[in-house]
Amino acid sequence: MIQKIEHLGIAVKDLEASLQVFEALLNTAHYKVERVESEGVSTAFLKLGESKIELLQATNETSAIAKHIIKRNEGIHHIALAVDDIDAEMKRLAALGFELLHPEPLAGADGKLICFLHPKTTNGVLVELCMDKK
Ligand code: CMX
Repeated sequence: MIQKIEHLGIAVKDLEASLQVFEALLNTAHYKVERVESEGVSTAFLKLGESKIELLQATNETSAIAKHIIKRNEGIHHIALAVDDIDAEMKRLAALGFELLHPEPLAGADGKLICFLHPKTTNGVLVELCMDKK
């Protein structure tokens, strides 16, 4: 089951500078900074009610965020949906014709298992499914 919008991911060039902007905007401090080597990103999270904002800076040139900054500049990168059973949701969505970017869930930031859907099957929006690691 899809439960809620877990977070919005925002691609940024400079994590430190963007943290200052979003901490001022939301009037709250970030609760976590985490580097995810496998995705080539440094991330920072801010809580916003039941949802979160994730700021993402590339840590290498092949990172999806580095490509995003070159082609699309800074801005909203993905929308993440919390699910209670990621394997079941991946199966359900694949059967409906959505293109999953990975055959199995990956380890993502903030203690999650994640799977992305290609934006070409979701009206140009990169969608991430995420579930708390058990
Ligand atoms: N949102 C919407 N559309 C996007 C996009 C994004 N974030 N990134 C790329 N696209 C579009 C491109 O504009 C392009 O559209 P057109 O064909 O109309 O030009 C299309 O998707 C393919 O883009 P591409 O540049 O040819 O392909 P990329 O090599 O950039 O790959 C994508 C795009 C989505 C498959 C890749 O970025 C990916 O696998 N993303 C998932 C992993 C990820 O984003 N990791 C970083 C975050 C990790 C985390 O949250 O912890």
